[in-house]
Amino acid sequence: MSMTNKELADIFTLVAQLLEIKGEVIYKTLAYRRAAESITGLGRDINDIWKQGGQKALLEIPGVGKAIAEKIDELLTTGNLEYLEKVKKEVPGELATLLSIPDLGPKKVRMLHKELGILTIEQLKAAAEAGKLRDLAGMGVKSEAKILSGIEALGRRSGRLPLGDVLPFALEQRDWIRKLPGVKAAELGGSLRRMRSTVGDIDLLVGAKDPAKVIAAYISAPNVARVMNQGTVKSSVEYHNGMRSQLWVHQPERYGTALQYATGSKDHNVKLREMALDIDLSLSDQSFERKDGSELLCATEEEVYKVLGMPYIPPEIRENSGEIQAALAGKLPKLIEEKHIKAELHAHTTWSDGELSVLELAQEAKKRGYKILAITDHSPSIGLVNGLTFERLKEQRKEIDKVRKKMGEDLLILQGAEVEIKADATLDYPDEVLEWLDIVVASLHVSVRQPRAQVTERLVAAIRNPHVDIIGHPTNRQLPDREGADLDMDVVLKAAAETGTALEINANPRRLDLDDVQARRAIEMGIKLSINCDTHTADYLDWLHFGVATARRGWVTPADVINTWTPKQLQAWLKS
Ligand code: DGT
Ligand code: CA
Ligand code: ZN
Repeated sequence: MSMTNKELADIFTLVAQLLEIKGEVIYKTLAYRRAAESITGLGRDINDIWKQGGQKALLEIPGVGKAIAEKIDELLTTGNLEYLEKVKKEVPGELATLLSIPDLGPKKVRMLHKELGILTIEQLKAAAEAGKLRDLAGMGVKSEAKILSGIEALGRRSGRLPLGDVLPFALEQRDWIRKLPGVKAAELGGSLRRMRSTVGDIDLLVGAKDPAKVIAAYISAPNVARVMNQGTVKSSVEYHNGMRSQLWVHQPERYGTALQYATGSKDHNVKLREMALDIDLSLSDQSFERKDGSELLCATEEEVYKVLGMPYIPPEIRENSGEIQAALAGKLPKLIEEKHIKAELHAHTTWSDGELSVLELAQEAKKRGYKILAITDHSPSIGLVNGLTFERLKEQRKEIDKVRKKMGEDLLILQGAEVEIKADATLDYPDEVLEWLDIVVASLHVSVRQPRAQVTERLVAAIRNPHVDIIGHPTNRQLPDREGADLDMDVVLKAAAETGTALEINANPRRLDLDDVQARRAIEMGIKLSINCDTHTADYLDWLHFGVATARRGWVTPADVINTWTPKQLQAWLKS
Protein backbone atom coordinates (compact mmCIF):
# COMPACT_ATOMS: atom_id res chain seq x y z
CA MET A 1 0.00 0.00 0.00
CA SER A 2 1.34 3.40 -0.80
CA MET A 3 0.33 6.24 1.48
CA THR A 4 1.78 9.72 1.75
CA ASN A 5 2.90 11.14 5.06
CA LYS A 6 -0.05 13.50 4.93
CA GLU A 7 -2.56 10.70 4.40
CA LEU A 8 -1.07 8.75 7.27
CA ALA A 9 -1.10 11.80 9.52
CA ASP A 10 -4.73 12.50 8.58
CA ILE A 11 -5.71 9.04 9.82
CA PHE A 12 -4.04 9.64 13.19
CA THR A 13 -5.71 13.04 13.44
CA LEU A 14 -9.04 11.33 12.78
CA VAL A 15 -8.33 8.78 15.53
CA ALA A 16 -7.53 11.63 17.93
CA GLN A 17 -10.70 13.51 17.00
CA LEU A 18 -12.93 10.48 17.45
CA LEU A 19 -11.33 9.68 20.81
CA GLU A 20 -11.90 13.27 21.87
CA ILE A 21 -15.57 13.03 20.93
CA LYS A 22 -15.76 9.77 22.85
CA GLY A 23 -14.38 11.62 25.88
CA GLU A 24 -11.10 9.71 26.12
CA VAL A 25 -8.40 11.00 28.49
CA ILE A 26 -6.30 13.75 27.00
CA TYR A 27 -2.89 12.05 27.04
CA LYS A 28 -4.21 9.29 24.78
CA THR A 29 -5.54 11.68 22.17
CA LEU A 30 -2.42 13.82 22.42
CA ALA A 31 -0.23 10.87 21.44
CA TYR A 32 -2.06 10.60 18.12
CA ARG A 33 -1.97 14.32 17.52
CA ARG A 34 1.74 14.48 18.23
CA ALA A 35 2.40 11.58 15.87
CA ALA A 36 0.33 13.25 13.14
CA GLU A 37 2.25 16.50 13.47
CA SER A 38 5.62 14.79 13.48
CA ILE A 39 4.83 12.66 10.42
CA THR A 40 3.55 15.68 8.48
CA GLY A 41 6.70 17.65 9.13
CA LEU A 42 9.10 14.76 8.60
CA GLY A 43 10.71 16.07 5.41
CA ARG A 44 11.19 12.59 3.94
CA ASP A 45 8.98 9.79 2.80
CA ILE A 46 7.93 7.62 5.75
CA ASN A 47 7.59 4.68 3.33
CA ASP A 48 11.36 4.78 2.79
CA ILE A 49 12.08 4.69 6.51
CA TRP A 50 9.70 1.80 6.94
CA LYS A 51 10.98 -0.15 3.93
CA GLN A 52 14.58 0.21 5.07
CA GLY A 53 14.25 -0.38 8.79
CA GLY A 54 10.75 -1.66 9.49
CA GLN A 55 8.92 -0.88 12.70
CA LYS A 56 12.14 -0.35 14.58
CA ALA A 57 13.23 2.52 12.34
CA LEU A 58 9.81 4.14 12.79
CA LEU A 59 10.55 4.44 16.51
CA GLU A 60 13.27 6.95 15.67
CA ILE A 61 10.63 9.45 14.51
CA PRO A 62 9.88 11.93 17.27
CA GLY A 63 6.44 11.35 18.79
CA VAL A 64 6.26 7.78 17.52
CA GLY A 65 6.25 5.11 20.23
CA LYS A 66 5.65 1.39 20.03
CA ALA A 67 1.87 1.58 19.75
CA ILE A 68 1.98 4.16 16.96
CA ALA A 69 4.81 2.37 15.13
CA GLU A 70 2.70 -0.79 15.05
CA LYS A 71 -0.20 1.15 13.61
CA ILE A 72 1.97 2.78 10.92
CA ASP A 73 3.26 -0.68 10.03
CA GLU A 74 -0.29 -1.97 9.75
CA LEU A 75 -1.39 0.98 7.63
CA LEU A 76 1.53 0.76 5.22
CA THR A 77 1.11 -3.01 4.93
CA THR A 78 -2.66 -3.28 4.61
CA GLY A 79 -3.95 0.25 4.03
CA ASN A 80 -6.29 -0.27 6.97
CA LEU A 81 -6.24 0.33 10.70
CA GLU A 82 -8.23 -2.12 12.75
CA TYR A 83 -8.12 0.15 15.79
CA LEU A 84 -9.77 2.95 13.82
CA GLU A 85 -12.55 0.59 12.71
CA LYS A 86 -13.07 -0.36 16.34
CA VAL A 87 -13.27 3.28 17.46
CA LYS A 88 -15.70 4.01 14.63
CA LYS A 89 -18.07 1.38 16.03
CA GLU A 90 -18.36 3.49 19.18
CA VAL A 91 -18.08 6.93 17.57
CA PRO A 92 -19.31 7.28 13.98
CA GLY A 93 -16.51 8.58 11.77
CA GLU A 94 -18.71 11.28 10.22
CA LEU A 95 -18.80 13.11 13.53
CA ALA A 96 -15.21 14.24 13.02
CA THR A 97 -16.33 16.51 10.18
CA LEU A 98 -18.51 18.43 12.67
CA LEU A 99 -15.33 19.44 14.49
CA SER A 100 -14.34 21.56 11.50
CA ILE A 101 -17.12 24.01 12.42
CA PRO A 102 -15.51 26.95 14.24
CA ASP A 103 -16.17 26.96 17.99
CA LEU A 104 -17.77 23.51 18.02
CA GLY A 105 -15.84 21.23 20.38
CA PRO A 106 -15.88 17.45 20.94
CA LYS A 107 -18.16 17.61 24.00
CA LYS A 108 -20.88 19.46 22.11
CA VAL A 109 -20.54 17.11 19.14
CA ARG A 110 -21.04 14.12 21.44
CA MET A 111 -24.08 15.74 23.00
CA LEU A 112 -25.62 16.68 19.64
CA HIS A 113 -25.20 13.11 18.47
CA LYS A 114 -26.55 11.60 21.67
CA GLU A 115 -29.57 13.87 22.00
CA LEU A 116 -30.60 14.38 18.38
CA GLY A 117 -28.76 11.65 16.48
CA ILE A 118 -26.94 14.29 14.40
CA LEU A 119 -24.17 12.87 12.21
CA THR A 120 -23.51 15.35 9.42
CA ILE A 121 -23.15 19.09 8.94
CA GLU A 122 -26.34 19.11 6.83
CA GLN A 123 -28.30 17.49 9.66
CA LEU A 124 -26.86 19.93 12.16
CA LYS A 125 -27.76 22.88 9.95
CA ALA A 126 -31.33 21.63 9.53
CA ALA A 127 -31.71 21.11 13.29
CA ALA A 128 -30.36 24.59 14.04
CA GLU A 129 -32.63 26.20 11.45
CA ALA A 130 -35.61 24.39 12.93
CA GLY A 131 -34.72 25.78 16.36
CA LYS A 132 -34.09 22.34 17.82
CA LEU A 133 -30.74 23.12 19.44
CA ARG A 134 -31.70 25.94 21.78
CA ASP A 135 -33.44 23.70 24.28
CA LEU A 136 -30.56 21.27 24.73
CA ALA A 137 -28.58 21.31 27.97
CA GLY A 138 -26.00 24.09 27.98
CA MET A 139 -27.32 25.58 24.73
CA GLY A 140 -29.50 28.57 23.95
CA VAL A 141 -30.68 30.82 21.14
CA LYS A 142 -27.25 32.41 21.05
CA SER A 143 -25.25 29.20 20.75
CA GLU A 144 -27.69 27.95 18.14
CA ALA A 145 -27.09 31.07 16.04
CA LYS A 146 -23.35 30.68 16.59
CA ILE A 147 -23.42 27.17 15.15
CA LEU A 148 -25.29 28.42 12.09
CA SER A 149 -22.81 31.21 11.47
CA GLY A 150 -19.99 28.69 12.06
CA ILE A 151 -21.41 26.49 9.30
CA GLU A 152 -21.59 29.51 7.01
CA ALA A 153 -17.99 30.41 7.79
CA LEU A 154 -17.04 26.85 6.86
CA GLY A 155 -18.62 27.33 3.45
CA ARG A 156 -16.45 30.39 2.91
CA ARG A 157 -13.24 28.55 3.82
CA SER A 158 -10.54 29.35 1.42
CA GLY A 159 -8.24 26.35 1.38
CA ARG A 160 -5.39 28.85 1.40
CA LEU A 161 -2.50 28.53 3.85
CA PRO A 162 -1.12 31.30 6.06
CA LEU A 163 2.08 32.81 4.66
CA GLY A 164 3.92 32.03 7.90
CA ASP A 165 3.14 28.31 7.61
CA VAL A 166 4.47 28.05 4.07
CA LEU A 167 7.36 30.50 3.74
CA PRO A 168 10.00 28.64 5.85
CA PHE A 169 9.35 25.39 3.99
CA ALA A 170 9.28 27.15 0.62
CA LEU A 171 12.62 28.84 1.30
CA GLU A 172 14.13 25.45 2.16
CA GLN A 173 12.97 24.12 -1.22
CA ARG A 174 14.37 27.18 -3.00
CA ASP A 175 17.72 26.84 -1.25
CA TRP A 176 17.85 23.13 -2.04
CA ILE A 177 17.27 23.93 -5.73
CA ARG A 178 19.93 26.64 -5.69
CA LYS A 179 22.49 23.98 -4.79
CA LEU A 180 21.61 21.70 -7.71
CA PRO A 181 24.32 21.50 -10.37
CA GLY A 182 23.83 23.87 -13.30
CA VAL A 183 21.33 26.12 -11.49
CA LYS A 184 22.24 29.76 -12.12
CA ALA A 185 19.43 31.34 -10.13
CA ALA A 186 16.31 30.28 -8.25
CA GLU A 187 13.67 32.39 -6.58
CA LEU A 188 10.20 32.07 -5.15
CA GLY A 189 7.47 33.50 -7.35
CA GLY A 190 3.72 33.99 -7.05
CA SER A 191 1.89 35.15 -3.96
CA LEU A 192 4.79 34.04 -1.73
CA ARG A 193 7.19 36.48 -3.34
CA ARG A 194 4.53 39.18 -3.13
CA MET A 195 4.14 38.21 0.55
CA ARG A 196 0.39 37.89 0.50
CA SER A 197 -0.95 36.94 3.94
CA THR A 198 -2.22 33.62 2.61
CA VAL A 199 -0.97 31.56 -0.31
CA GLY A 200 -2.47 28.94 -2.61
CA ASP A 201 0.72 27.16 -3.59
CA ILE A 202 4.49 27.54 -3.85
CA ASP A 203 5.89 28.88 -7.13
CA LEU A 204 9.57 28.20 -7.82
CA LEU A 205 11.37 29.89 -10.66
CA VAL A 206 14.72 28.61 -11.89
CA GLY A 207 17.26 29.77 -14.43
CA ALA A 208 19.40 26.88 -15.74
CA LYS A 209 21.12 25.74 -18.91
CA ASP A 210 19.79 22.20 -18.68
CA PRO A 211 16.14 22.34 -17.53
CA ALA A 212 15.58 18.60 -17.85
CA LYS A 213 18.15 17.88 -15.17
CA VAL A 214 16.59 20.35 -12.73
CA ILE A 215 13.11 18.96 -13.34
CA ALA A 216 14.33 15.41 -12.79
CA ALA A 217 15.86 16.37 -9.45
CA TYR A 218 12.78 18.36 -8.45
CA ILE A 219 10.28 15.59 -9.01
CA SER A 220 12.41 12.94 -7.33
CA ALA A 221 13.26 14.94 -4.18
CA PRO A 222 12.91 12.88 -1.00
CA ASN A 223 10.08 14.99 0.37
CA VAL A 224 7.92 14.68 -2.75
CA ALA A 225 4.82 12.52 -2.29
CA ARG A 226 3.29 12.83 -5.73
CA VAL A 227 4.20 14.27 -9.09
CA MET A 228 1.17 16.11 -10.35
CA ASN A 229 2.46 17.35 -13.66
CA GLN A 230 5.73 16.98 -15.53
CA GLY A 231 6.46 19.28 -18.45
CA THR A 232 9.45 20.80 -20.19
CA VAL A 233 8.90 24.28 -18.73
CA LYS A 234 6.49 23.76 -15.84
CA SER A 235 6.15 20.83 -13.44
CA SER A 236 4.33 20.45 -10.17
CA VAL A 237 4.45 18.20 -7.14
CA GLU A 238 2.76 17.57 -3.83
CA TYR A 239 5.01 17.18 -0.81
CA HIS A 240 4.57 14.81 2.10
CA ASN A 241 3.38 17.68 4.29
CA GLY A 242 0.46 18.23 1.89
CA MET A 243 1.83 21.46 0.38
CA ARG A 244 2.10 21.84 -3.38
CA SER A 245 4.55 23.62 -5.60
CA GLN A 246 5.05 24.35 -9.26
CA LEU A 247 8.47 24.77 -10.78
CA TRP A 248 9.28 26.71 -13.93
CA VAL A 249 12.70 26.34 -15.49
CA HIS A 250 14.02 28.77 -18.08
CA GLN A 251 17.31 29.54 -19.80
CA PRO A 252 19.30 32.04 -17.70
CA GLU A 253 19.08 34.71 -20.41
CA ARG A 254 15.26 34.53 -20.14
CA TYR A 255 15.23 34.58 -16.35
CA GLY A 256 13.96 38.17 -16.05
CA THR A 257 10.77 37.74 -18.08
CA ALA A 258 10.21 34.34 -16.49
CA LEU A 259 10.54 35.59 -12.92
CA GLN A 260 8.45 38.65 -13.63
CA TYR A 261 5.71 36.46 -15.11
CA ALA A 262 5.76 33.89 -12.32
CA THR A 263 5.66 36.57 -9.64
CA GLY A 264 2.45 38.13 -10.88
CA SER A 265 0.02 39.18 -9.77
CA LYS A 266 -2.02 38.11 -12.70
CA ASP A 267 -3.70 41.54 -12.88
CA HIS A 268 -0.32 43.28 -12.80
CA ASN A 269 0.92 41.01 -15.60
CA VAL A 270 -2.14 41.58 -17.76
CA LYS A 271 -1.58 45.32 -17.49
CA LEU A 272 2.10 45.03 -18.46
CA ARG A 273 1.15 42.86 -21.42
CA GLU A 274 -1.26 45.54 -22.64
CA MET A 275 1.44 48.17 -22.31
CA ALA A 276 3.84 46.01 -24.30
CA LEU A 277 1.27 45.58 -27.08
CA ASP A 278 0.99 49.37 -27.29
CA ILE A 279 4.64 49.43 -28.38
CA ASP A 280 4.21 46.41 -30.68
CA LEU A 281 5.79 43.88 -28.36
CA SER A 282 4.21 40.67 -27.12
CA LEU A 283 5.26 39.93 -23.55
CA SER A 284 5.27 36.34 -22.34
CA ASP A 285 7.15 34.35 -19.71
CA GLN A 286 9.79 33.74 -22.41
CA SER A 287 10.54 37.19 -23.81
CA PHE A 288 9.25 40.28 -25.54
CA GLU A 289 8.47 39.18 -29.08
CA ARG A 290 8.60 41.71 -31.92
CA LYS A 291 6.14 41.77 -34.80
CA ASP A 292 8.72 40.09 -37.07
CA GLY A 293 9.00 37.17 -34.64
CA SER A 294 12.40 38.13 -33.27
CA GLU A 295 12.81 38.18 -29.52
CA LEU A 296 14.03 40.64 -26.96
CA LEU A 297 15.39 38.68 -23.99
CA CYS A 298 15.62 39.94 -20.40
CA ALA A 299 17.92 38.25 -17.91
CA THR A 300 16.70 40.45 -15.06
CA GLU A 301 13.37 41.88 -13.98
CA GLU A 302 14.84 45.38 -14.05
CA GLU A 303 15.26 45.01 -17.81
CA VAL A 304 11.64 43.96 -18.24
CA TYR A 305 10.41 47.10 -16.52
CA LYS A 306 12.96 49.22 -18.37
CA VAL A 307 11.64 48.07 -21.75
CA LEU A 308 8.24 49.31 -20.63
CA GLY A 309 9.70 52.64 -19.53
CA MET A 310 9.47 52.05 -15.80
CA PRO A 311 11.72 51.64 -12.80
CA TYR A 312 11.74 48.31 -10.96
CA ILE A 313 8.53 47.72 -8.99
CA PRO A 314 8.93 45.82 -5.70
CA PRO A 315 7.06 42.47 -5.78
CA GLU A 316 4.90 43.29 -2.73
CA ILE A 317 2.98 46.01 -4.55
CA ARG A 318 2.52 44.26 -7.90
CA GLU A 319 -1.26 44.03 -7.54
CA ASN A 320 -2.36 46.49 -10.25
CA SER A 321 -3.59 48.87 -7.62
CA GLY A 322 -1.89 52.01 -8.89
CA GLU A 323 1.74 50.88 -8.82
CA ILE A 324 2.14 50.94 -12.60
CA GLN A 325 0.82 54.50 -12.88
CA ALA A 326 3.04 55.52 -9.96
CA ALA A 327 6.09 53.90 -11.58
CA LEU A 328 5.43 55.64 -14.90
CA ALA A 329 5.11 58.97 -13.09
CA GLY A 330 8.28 58.36 -11.09
CA LYS A 331 6.22 58.38 -7.92
CA LEU A 332 6.76 54.93 -6.44
CA PRO A 333 6.86 55.09 -2.64
CA LYS A 334 10.17 54.38 -0.89
CA LEU A 335 8.84 51.37 1.00
CA ILE A 336 9.76 50.60 4.57
CA GLU A 337 12.42 47.92 5.20
CA GLU A 338 13.20 45.76 8.19
CA LYS A 339 16.35 47.74 8.91
CA HIS A 340 14.30 50.88 9.55
CA ILE A 341 12.58 49.36 12.61
CA LYS A 342 14.27 50.48 15.82
CA ALA A 343 11.58 49.74 18.40
CA GLU A 344 9.43 46.88 19.64
CA LEU A 345 6.43 48.51 21.28
CA HIS A 346 4.30 45.50 22.19
CA ALA A 347 6.05 42.85 24.30
CA HIS A 348 5.14 40.53 27.17
CA THR A 349 7.38 39.26 29.97
CA THR A 350 7.11 36.63 32.69
CA TRP A 351 5.04 39.20 34.61
CA SER A 352 2.10 38.09 32.45
CA ASP A 353 2.22 35.39 29.76
CA GLY A 354 5.66 36.02 28.24
CA GLU A 355 8.60 33.65 28.61
CA LEU A 356 11.42 36.15 29.08
CA SER A 357 12.16 38.27 32.13
CA VAL A 358 12.41 42.03 31.70
CA LEU A 359 16.21 41.75 31.62
CA GLU A 360 16.25 38.86 29.13
CA LEU A 361 13.85 40.69 26.86
CA ALA A 362 15.90 43.88 27.05
CA GLN A 363 19.09 42.00 26.20
CA GLU A 364 17.38 40.25 23.30
CA ALA A 365 16.10 43.59 21.98
CA LYS A 366 19.55 45.14 22.21
CA LYS A 367 21.14 42.15 20.51
CA ARG A 368 18.80 42.69 17.58
CA GLY A 369 19.73 46.34 17.28
CA TYR A 370 16.63 47.87 18.80
CA LYS A 371 16.92 51.29 20.44
CA ILE A 372 13.54 51.21 22.20
CA LEU A 373 11.58 48.50 23.97
CA ALA A 374 8.12 48.85 25.49
CA ILE A 375 7.14 46.28 28.10
CA THR A 376 3.38 45.88 27.63
CA ASP A 377 2.10 43.06 29.79
CA HIS A 378 -1.59 42.24 29.93
CA SER A 379 -4.18 43.87 32.16
CA PRO A 380 -6.10 41.66 34.66
CA SER A 381 -9.54 41.13 33.10
CA ILE A 382 -8.53 39.00 30.14
CA GLY A 383 -8.03 35.92 32.33
CA LEU A 384 -5.53 33.04 32.15
CA VAL A 385 -2.61 35.35 31.31
CA ASN A 386 -1.79 36.57 34.81
CA GLY A 387 -2.62 40.19 34.01
CA LEU A 388 -1.13 42.87 36.24
CA THR A 389 -2.98 44.80 38.94
CA PHE A 390 -1.79 48.36 39.64
CA GLU A 391 0.05 46.96 42.68
CA ARG A 392 1.98 44.57 40.48
CA LEU A 393 2.61 47.26 37.89
CA LYS A 394 4.30 49.29 40.62
CA GLU A 395 6.43 46.31 41.61
CA GLN A 396 7.28 45.75 37.96
CA ARG A 397 8.48 49.33 37.69
CA LYS A 398 11.13 48.64 40.32
CA GLU A 399 12.45 45.76 38.26
CA ILE A 400 12.32 47.80 35.07
CA ASP A 401 14.27 50.59 36.77
CA LYS A 402 17.01 48.11 37.67
CA VAL A 403 17.19 46.85 34.12
CA ARG A 404 17.28 50.43 32.84
CA LYS A 405 20.37 51.04 34.93
CA LYS A 406 21.98 47.93 33.55
CA MET A 407 21.25 48.73 29.91
CA GLY A 408 22.24 52.39 30.23
CA GLU A 409 21.98 54.57 27.14
CA ASP A 410 21.84 51.61 24.75
CA LEU A 411 18.15 50.92 25.11
CA LEU A 412 15.21 53.10 26.07
CA ILE A 413 12.83 50.92 28.08
CA LEU A 414 9.24 52.10 28.38
CA GLN A 415 6.85 50.65 30.88
CA GLY A 416 3.51 50.17 29.23
CA ALA A 417 0.61 47.76 29.19
CA GLU A 418 -1.61 45.99 26.73
CA VAL A 419 -4.86 47.09 28.26
CA GLU A 420 -7.98 45.14 27.45
CA ILE A 421 -10.87 46.95 25.78
CA LYS A 422 -13.65 45.30 27.73
CA ALA A 423 -16.97 44.15 26.29
CA ASP A 424 -18.70 47.23 27.73
CA ALA A 425 -16.23 49.53 25.91
CA THR A 426 -14.43 50.61 29.08
CA LEU A 427 -10.71 50.02 29.50
CA ASP A 428 -9.36 47.56 32.03
CA TYR A 429 -7.35 50.24 33.92
CA PRO A 430 -8.68 53.55 35.22
CA ASP A 431 -7.25 56.73 33.69
CA GLU A 432 -4.89 57.30 36.65
CA VAL A 433 -3.10 54.04 35.89
CA LEU A 434 -3.02 54.67 32.15
CA GLU A 435 -1.57 58.11 32.73
CA TRP A 436 1.06 56.66 35.06
CA LEU A 437 2.30 54.33 32.31
CA ASP A 438 4.84 55.46 29.69
CA ILE A 439 2.91 53.96 26.78
CA VAL A 440 -0.45 52.24 26.35
CA VAL A 441 -1.47 49.63 23.79
CA ALA A 442 -5.22 48.90 23.86
CA SER A 443 -6.53 45.68 22.32
CA LEU A 444 -9.65 43.59 22.21
CA HIS A 445 -9.52 39.85 22.75
CA VAL A 446 -13.01 39.11 24.13
CA SER A 447 -16.57 39.53 22.77
CA VAL A 448 -15.12 40.09 19.29
CA ARG A 449 -18.38 38.92 17.68
CA GLN A 450 -20.46 41.83 18.96
CA PRO A 451 -22.68 43.50 16.34
CA ARG A 452 -20.90 45.95 14.06
CA ALA A 453 -22.11 49.17 15.69
CA GLN A 454 -21.27 47.95 19.17
CA VAL A 455 -17.78 46.59 18.47
CA THR A 456 -16.93 49.65 16.37
CA GLU A 457 -18.05 51.95 19.17
CA ARG A 458 -15.91 49.95 21.56
CA LEU A 459 -12.77 50.45 19.52
CA VAL A 460 -13.56 54.11 18.94
CA ALA A 461 -13.97 54.65 22.69
CA ALA A 462 -10.47 53.25 23.22
CA ILE A 463 -9.08 55.38 20.39
CA ARG A 464 -10.62 58.48 21.94
CA ASN A 465 -9.08 57.83 25.35
CA PRO A 466 -6.22 60.38 25.46
CA HIS A 467 -3.91 57.92 27.25
CA VAL A 468 -4.13 55.24 24.57
CA ASP A 469 -1.19 55.46 22.16
CA ILE A 470 -1.59 52.37 19.98
CA ILE A 471 -4.48 50.05 19.13
CA GLY A 472 -3.08 46.48 19.09
CA HIS A 473 -4.13 44.02 16.34
CA PRO A 474 -7.25 46.12 15.64
CA THR A 475 -9.57 43.45 14.20
CA ASN A 476 -8.27 40.42 16.14
CA ARG A 477 -8.49 38.23 13.03
CA GLN A 478 -6.72 34.85 12.86
CA LEU A 479 -5.44 33.52 9.57
CA PRO A 480 -6.40 31.67 7.52
CA ASP A 481 -10.08 31.51 8.33
CA ARG A 482 -11.12 33.30 11.52
CA GLU A 483 -12.48 36.65 10.50
CA GLY A 484 -11.83 39.68 12.63
CA ALA A 485 -14.40 41.84 14.39
CA ASP A 486 -17.05 43.26 12.06
CA LEU A 487 -15.63 46.78 12.37
CA ASP A 488 -16.78 49.79 10.41
CA MET A 489 -13.27 50.68 9.28
CA ASP A 490 -14.28 54.11 7.99
CA VAL A 491 -15.38 55.10 11.47
CA VAL A 492 -12.33 53.53 13.15
CA LEU A 493 -9.85 55.19 10.79
CA LYS A 494 -11.56 58.55 11.10
CA ALA A 495 -11.32 58.41 14.89
CA ALA A 496 -7.64 57.40 14.75
CA ALA A 497 -6.88 60.23 12.33
CA GLU A 498 -8.64 62.76 14.53
CA THR A 499 -6.99 61.70 17.78
CA GLY A 500 -3.53 60.85 16.45
CA THR A 501 -3.76 57.30 17.80
CA ALA A 502 -1.45 54.83 16.07
CA LEU A 503 -2.77 51.55 14.70
CA GLU A 504 -0.73 48.38 14.90
CA ILE A 505 0.33 46.03 12.16
CA ASN A 506 0.81 42.94 14.29
CA ALA A 507 3.65 40.96 12.70
CA ASN A 508 2.50 37.57 13.96
CA PRO A 509 1.92 35.73 10.64
CA ARG A 510 -1.35 34.33 12.03
CA ARG A 511 -2.53 37.90 12.57
CA LEU A 512 -1.03 40.47 10.14
CA ASP A 513 -3.59 42.85 11.56
CA LEU A 514 -4.11 45.62 10.27
CA ASP A 515 -3.94 43.98 6.87
CA ASP A 516 -2.26 45.50 3.80
CA VAL A 517 -5.34 47.20 2.39
CA GLN A 518 -6.36 48.72 5.72
CA ALA A 519 -2.80 49.90 6.33
CA ARG A 520 -2.77 51.71 3.00
CA ARG A 521 -6.06 53.45 3.75
CA ALA A 522 -4.74 54.42 7.17
CA ILE A 523 -1.58 56.12 5.92
CA GLU A 524 -3.53 57.89 3.19
CA MET A 525 -5.48 59.48 6.04
CA GLY A 526 -2.27 60.48 7.79
CA ILE A 527 -2.59 57.85 10.54
CA LYS A 528 0.63 56.58 12.09
CA LEU A 529 1.25 52.84 12.17
CA SER A 530 3.18 50.70 14.65
CA ILE A 531 4.70 47.41 13.50
CA ASN A 532 5.17 45.04 16.45
CA CYS A 533 5.91 41.39 17.05
CA ASP A 534 3.67 41.13 20.16
CA THR A 535 6.67 39.34 21.65
CA HIS A 536 6.01 36.46 24.05
CA THR A 537 9.31 34.60 23.44
CA ALA A 538 12.52 35.62 21.66
CA ASP A 539 11.37 33.78 18.52
CA TYR A 540 8.47 36.17 18.02
CA LEU A 541 11.00 38.84 17.05
CA ASP A 542 11.84 36.76 13.98
CA TRP A 543 8.39 37.61 12.65
CA LEU A 544 9.21 41.26 12.09
CA HIS A 545 9.68 40.73 8.35
CA PHE A 546 6.08 39.53 8.02
CA GLY A 547 4.85 42.76 9.56
CA VAL A 548 7.17 44.81 7.38
CA ALA A 549 6.04 42.93 4.26
CA THR A 550 2.40 43.62 5.11
CA ALA A 551 3.27 47.29 5.51
CA ARG A 552 5.12 47.28 2.18
CA ARG A 553 2.06 45.76 0.52
CA GLY A 554 0.19 48.75 1.95
CA TRP A 555 2.67 51.22 0.38
CA VAL A 556 3.95 52.19 3.83
CA THR A 557 7.14 54.27 4.10
CA PRO A 558 9.43 54.61 7.15
CA ALA A 559 7.91 58.00 8.00
CA ASP A 560 4.50 56.38 8.53
CA VAL A 561 5.76 54.05 11.26
CA ILE A 562 6.50 55.17 14.81
CA ASN A 563 8.90 52.22 15.32
CA THR A 564 11.39 53.90 12.98
CA TRP A 565 11.79 56.94 15.18
CA THR A 566 14.63 57.88 17.52
CA PRO A 567 13.94 57.66 21.27
CA LYS A 568 13.66 61.46 21.35
CA GLN A 569 11.10 61.59 18.56
CA LEU A 570 9.03 58.82 20.06
CA GLN A 571 9.03 60.35 23.52
CA ALA A 572 7.94 63.70 22.11
CA TRP A 573 5.09 61.97 20.26
CA LEU A 574 4.02 60.09 23.39
CA LYS A 575 3.82 63.36 25.31
CA SER A 576 1.84 65.23 22.68
P1 DGT B 1 -1.93 31.83 -5.20
O1 DGT B 1 -1.06 30.71 -5.61
O2 DGT B 1 -3.38 31.56 -5.38
O3 DGT B 1 -1.64 32.31 -3.82
O4 DGT B 1 -1.65 33.09 -6.18
P2 DGT B 1 -0.47 33.36 -7.20
O5 DGT B 1 -0.45 34.82 -7.46
O6 DGT B 1 0.78 32.74 -6.73
O7 DGT B 1 -0.99 32.71 -8.54
P3 DGT B 1 -0.68 31.31 -9.25
O8 DGT B 1 0.05 30.38 -8.36
O9 DGT B 1 -1.97 30.85 -9.82
O10 DGT B 1 0.24 31.73 -10.48
C1 DGT B 1 1.56 32.15 -10.27
C2 DGT B 1 1.85 33.35 -11.12
O11 DGT B 1 1.70 33.03 -12.50
C3 DGT B 1 0.90 34.49 -10.90
O12 DGT B 1 1.25 35.27 -9.80
C4 DGT B 1 1.03 35.24 -12.20
C5 DGT B 1 1.24 34.16 -13.21
N1 DGT B 1 -0.01 33.85 -13.90
C6 DGT B 1 -0.89 32.88 -13.59
N2 DGT B 1 -1.91 32.87 -14.46
C7 DGT B 1 -1.68 33.89 -15.31
C8 DGT B 1 -2.38 34.42 -16.44
O13 DGT B 1 -3.45 33.95 -16.84
N3 DGT B 1 -1.83 35.47 -17.10
C9 DGT B 1 -0.65 36.02 -16.69
N4 DGT B 1 -0.16 37.06 -17.36
N5 DGT B 1 0.03 35.56 -15.64
C10 DGT B 1 -0.49 34.51 -14.96
CA1 CA C 1 1.06 30.54 -6.28
ZN1 ZN D 1 -0.04 41.29 23.19
